[in-house]
Amino acid sequence: MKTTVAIIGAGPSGLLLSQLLATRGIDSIVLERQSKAHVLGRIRAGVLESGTVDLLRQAGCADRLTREGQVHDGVVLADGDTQFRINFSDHIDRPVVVYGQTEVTRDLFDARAASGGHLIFEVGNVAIHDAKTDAPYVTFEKDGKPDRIDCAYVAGCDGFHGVSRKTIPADIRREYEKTYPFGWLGVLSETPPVHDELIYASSDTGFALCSMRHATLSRYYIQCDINDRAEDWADDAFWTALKQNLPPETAAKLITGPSIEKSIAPLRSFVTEPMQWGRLFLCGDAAHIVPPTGAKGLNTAASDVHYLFHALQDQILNGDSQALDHYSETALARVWKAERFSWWLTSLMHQFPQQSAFDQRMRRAELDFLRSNTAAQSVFAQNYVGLPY
Ligand code: RFL
Ligand code: PHB
Repeated sequence: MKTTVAIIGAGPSGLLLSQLLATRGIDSIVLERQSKAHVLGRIRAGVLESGTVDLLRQAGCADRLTREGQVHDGVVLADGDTQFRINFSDHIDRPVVVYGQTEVTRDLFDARAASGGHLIFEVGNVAIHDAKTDAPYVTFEKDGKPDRIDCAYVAGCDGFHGVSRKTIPADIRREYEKTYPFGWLGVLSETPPVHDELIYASSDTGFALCSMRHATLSRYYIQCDINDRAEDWADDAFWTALKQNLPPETAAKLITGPSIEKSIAPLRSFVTEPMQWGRLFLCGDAAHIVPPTGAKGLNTAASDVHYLFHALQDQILNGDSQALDHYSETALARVWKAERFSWWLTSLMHQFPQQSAFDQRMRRAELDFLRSNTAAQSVFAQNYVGLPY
């Protein structure tokens, strides 16, 4: 097989890049380790920055998002019994849109199918070769048979556990990592959301997030022990812990019900540098991870795709290599700012097991400052809604 861009991974990064390239007549083949049903079964992000929405629009797959996505002009932050709202439009002229990653992925799959996109699922043993030459190629197995794609460029969109990042030799890669001493236990339930905006709540008993997908589907998270297993958390225990972490007036309004999905995610900050090696370019979780507290993972993946799409387009259609040569530094400049915001909000809102009484008071003082200071709220709003590309 032959194509211009071989894309490893059919998560949001790989699908969006493939669809954007198709709008400019640039062909690609997407290789995915899992089945399509498996990719669509993953419950992940819920909040889209306006830049992500614009990209999806540019890719021609924002019709349902425009109809069904909920535009949010603020979030609520809670500290123990008190809560306050940050109103985005007081500080910035863009909102966020609440629309699940599962739906984004479904829309991208549909758009790829409608424009004859070439996707190969359930592939094994993917390996990238000769990335430092003008003629890279990718080998893989499908149904036990070996196969090969010759290409001009390889986009590594295969997430944190993929093969692309590890193709860059260890003596060239620099990795920066921070792990957090807790995880997030998430529950999806067919109940009305407790509030019409997201609530990020900090309390002595731990962090909680109230989010949603639509009027009758809620997504809730609580901070949990890093060694917990989702199957050991009964629904009742989850609802009790969630109520404990929320301000009493919110807890009193919470409507509970059976969970339809329950999972635990570890929290990690991670960045690899550089994000390119010869003709291999990394995008999204393959190159960086954020803890979910700032809702930045999918959105940072989308900003990488924005830079890589424009750089490939300049190179392939106009022979201009300037942006592609500098893809890594351009993408990383924005990545590190998203890392900073996610790390800061995670540190501010969670209970750290070994934290001293002094450090806890510092967190509360910072939350109080945010509650009462419009400049601090403006910094929050600009970061949450998304920094410019
Ligand atoms: P993905 O989604 O991990 O997709 C990578 C794909 O590559 C495939 N793959 C391979 N394919 C072929 N060969 C191989 N060797 C392969 N190895 C892997 C995988 O099967 C997969 O299909 O990475 P991508 O596309 O970069 O997208 C990143 C986002 O998925 C991720 O950043 C977000 O989900 C993070 N995230 C959130 N981001 C936000 O912007 N806002 C949020 O509100 C938000 N909430 C979250 C989140 C992530 C969570 N979890 C579970 C990690 C909430 C949670 C709970
Ligand atoms: C979600 O709805 O899944 C969600 C929302 C905001 C976050 C993280 C996850 O910060």
